[in-house]
Amino acid sequence: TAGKPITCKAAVCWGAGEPLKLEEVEVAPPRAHEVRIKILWTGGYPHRQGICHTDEYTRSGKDPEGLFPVILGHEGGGIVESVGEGVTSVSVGDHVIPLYTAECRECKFCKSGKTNLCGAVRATQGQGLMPDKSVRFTVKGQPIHHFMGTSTFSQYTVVADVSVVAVNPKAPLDRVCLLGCGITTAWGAVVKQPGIKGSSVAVFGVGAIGLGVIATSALVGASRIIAIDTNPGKESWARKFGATDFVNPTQLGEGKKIQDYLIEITDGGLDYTFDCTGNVHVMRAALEACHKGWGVSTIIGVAAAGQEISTRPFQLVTGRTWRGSAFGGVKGRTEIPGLVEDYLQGKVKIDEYVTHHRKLDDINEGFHDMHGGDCIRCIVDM
Ligand code: AHE
Ligand code: ZN
Repeated sequence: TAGKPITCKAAVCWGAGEPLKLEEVEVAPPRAHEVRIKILWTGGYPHRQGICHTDEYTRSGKDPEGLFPVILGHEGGGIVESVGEGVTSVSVGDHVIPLYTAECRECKFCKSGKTNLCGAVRATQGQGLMPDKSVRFTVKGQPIHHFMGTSTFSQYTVVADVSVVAVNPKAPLDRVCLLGCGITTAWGAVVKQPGIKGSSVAVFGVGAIGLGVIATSALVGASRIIAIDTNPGKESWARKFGATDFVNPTQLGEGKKIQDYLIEITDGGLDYTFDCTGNVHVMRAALEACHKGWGVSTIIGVAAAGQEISTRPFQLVTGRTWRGSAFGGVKGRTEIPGLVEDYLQGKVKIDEYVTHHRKLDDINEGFHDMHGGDCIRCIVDM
C-alpha cells in the first residue's frame, strides 16, 4: 500500500453541529516528513459532558478554531503503515500514538527548556492542514480538513513526523491510546508542579482529567486530596483513585461558596488546586480556594469560546498563583514512552478509566454516554 492512496472508513463531520457521518475516505500517501498510520483504537470522543470533550466542542461549532468538513479525533493508537521521505523517528510497523502537541526539538519553544508547546506545525494544524498547507483526506474528490494534527476518527490518518511517538509494542494499544490526551494531561499537570508531595490538593471536576489529577497527586504523595463535583455518583470514583475527601458544592446550603467552605476545612486554603471542568466560575473558585501566600491553582479545562476568567487582583497580590498547562506540559516524543513503561509496571492507571466500548459504526452513540455522566472514557474500535 505504500506510496498509493488508501480507501477506508472515517467519521466525517460535514458542518458545525452535525452528527458524524461514516464515509469512504481516500487517504493520500505520506509526503516528506509525514507518517501514515493505521488507527486501531481511539478514545476521546464521548468525554463526559463538561470535562475534556474537545472533539465534541469542535463538532458543536463553538470552537473558534473549528473548520468543516473535518475528521475529528485526537486520542488514538495505531501502527505505522508507511512513511514519507526523510522520516527517521518512526518506522513501518511501529506501534504509535499521534501527538496533538508536536515536539520538533529544533524550534524556539522546544529549545527553551521552559515549555512543551512546539511551534513547528501549530499554525497549519490550527488551519486543519498538513505542514505543507495541503490535506491528505478526500471524499469523492472533496478535500476534508485534518484536526489537531491527528484526525484519529479515520482508519488511516497522516500526521507530521514530529507529531507521533513510537511506544513499547508489548503495551495494549486499546489502553495506551488514552495517553494521547486525558491521562497524560493530568499526569503532567501534577508531576511538573513542584511541591505536591506532602501538600493539600483540591481537584474540581471528577471526569477522566480530574481522576488523573487525583491518581497522580496520590502517586507523588499529596497529604490530602479533596475532590469536588456536583454529581454525587462521582464520590466513589474519586475515592477509588485516591481522594481523601469529597465535596458536592450543591449541598453546602444557601449562598455558601465552595471556596469559603474549602478554606474553612483546610485551615486557610489549599496548597494546590486544579480546574478540570473548563467552567470559568469554577476556575475562579479554584484560585480563591488557594492558601494565602503560596497557593497555586492550575487551569487544565478548556473553556468555551469567548469566556473570560476574573477575580480580584488582591487574590494574586496576596500570594496566590494562577497558571495553566496544555497536554500537562508533557513533551510527547520524549516522555510518553516512559509513561507507557510506568503503565506496564502498574505505576500509572489506564485500564481503570475505560467504562465503555464502541465500534466505529456506532460512534454517534458517544452523545448518549456523554450526557449520561457515567462515562469516564470510551474506547472506539476502528
Ligand atoms: N481551539 C480551542 C482551544 C482548544 C485547546 O485549548 N486545546 C487544548 C487541548 S484540549 C485536549 O482535549 C490545548 O492543549 N491546546 C494547546 C494548543 O496549542 O492548542 C479554542 O478555544 O480556540
Ligand atoms: Zn482531549
